[in-house]
Amino acid sequence: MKYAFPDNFWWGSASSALQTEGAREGETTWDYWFAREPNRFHNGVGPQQTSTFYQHWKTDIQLLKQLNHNSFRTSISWARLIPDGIGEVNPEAVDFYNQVIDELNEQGITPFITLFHFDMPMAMQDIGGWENRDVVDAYARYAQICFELFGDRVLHWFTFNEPIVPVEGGYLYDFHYPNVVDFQRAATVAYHTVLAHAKAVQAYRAGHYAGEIGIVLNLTPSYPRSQNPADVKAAHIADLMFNRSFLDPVLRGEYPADLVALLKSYDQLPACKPEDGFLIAEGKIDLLGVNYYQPRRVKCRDSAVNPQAPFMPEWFFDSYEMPGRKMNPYRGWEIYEPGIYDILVNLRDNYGNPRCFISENGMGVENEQRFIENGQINDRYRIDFISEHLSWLHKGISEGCNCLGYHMWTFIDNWSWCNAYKNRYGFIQLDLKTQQRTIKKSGEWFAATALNNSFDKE
Ligand code: BGP
Repeated sequence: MKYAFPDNFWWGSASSALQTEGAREGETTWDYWFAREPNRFHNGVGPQQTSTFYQHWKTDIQLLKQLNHNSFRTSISWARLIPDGIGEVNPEAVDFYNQVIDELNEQGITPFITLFHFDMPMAMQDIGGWENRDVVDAYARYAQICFELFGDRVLHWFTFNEPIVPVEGGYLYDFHYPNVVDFQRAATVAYHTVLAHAKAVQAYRAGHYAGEIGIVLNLTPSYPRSQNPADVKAAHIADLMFNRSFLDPVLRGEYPADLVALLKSYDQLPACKPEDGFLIAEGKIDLLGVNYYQPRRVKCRDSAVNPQAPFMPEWFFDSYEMPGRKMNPYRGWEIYEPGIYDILVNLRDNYGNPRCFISENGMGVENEQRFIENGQINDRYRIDFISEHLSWLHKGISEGCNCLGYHMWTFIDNWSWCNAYKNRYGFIQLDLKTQQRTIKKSGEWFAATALNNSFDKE
């Protein structure tokens, strides 16, 4: 069967500043943490050893061209642009981002730009990070500066990438700095991130720029083990905590009442100011980026909560390992292709069918060198992964979902936070020692799909 996509469908990939650029002047929480606890990073590889986009941006953009991308998302590094977060703008950073943006446009690749992809300037973390409302204001100033500098040539902006991840990693589950485990502080960080988002949207609207502004959320559809009311309730609470805590404010302009009531009943609500509600209502977006990697399967808890343990989302559910689920064993994530369709249908039916696109989807695999044939990685599994997901996305579009494109994570193998270079995601293989880039089979497949705006599959 032939799967054809609408005209002007966005074909591309996503990356981020910290994961690709390499060394910079402004310190981030990642540099700081790595200097103190290198053992937390796979093989002790830190954020300075990346795919050197800062040096190779021009040839890398040629590679994007070879992959027939018509669009590409990356982020601006707040710490590179404004090393202390709030003071002077670094003119070298302005030159760098101008060159990248201009070159992308010249090559016919529409730049999609994220303002914050997990990389908090250390100077901002030193004053409390997202727990401090001054950081919200500093971020709004940074966003405004970006719009002024680049808003004439960047028409698709994203305030945050996966804003729940720094909340989970930094304040609940100990996989990002500052390694705090405290739900109320996590809720404060999440809440202030939503305020920061809304302030950036407000600034964008006030500037009457030509483009559009949105956010990128990692949506993990919550599937209950069974239709037993206890399982259904568990899935509902997981959905409130992990999806709707960001989805509702950015699409509906307010938080779900039952999420607020739940946190209130456990005395976990962040401090709110009366004017916050108006601001959040102004943060409604034009375009939603959806990152989809895995579903979340849950069941009701099997055991009682230890009342001495820190309050956690898991007080309300256990994760459920469905027998027979398909796994990506390297990342430990389930692969469930219909999830992409379920997300789109939920957006269509419950959120007014917003303009959206798949902003990340991907498969990280370890030791891909074992698949080299005639000098090229033959990543058949990645082609299967993409085409299966695309067939479900296609079904969503044919049923009226407003999905405008598909971006993969990622174009060149890059540095993945604590996993460093353990799992490789790229269309292009990176030799870490020589920095040589070689297109994988999946890159060729994607280039053909993008060119034809369609692909064939049994
Ligand atoms: C997303 C992030 C990316 C990227 C990707 C792969 O959550 O937006 O930055 O890293 O996941 O995940 P990981 O690197 O953890 O394997």
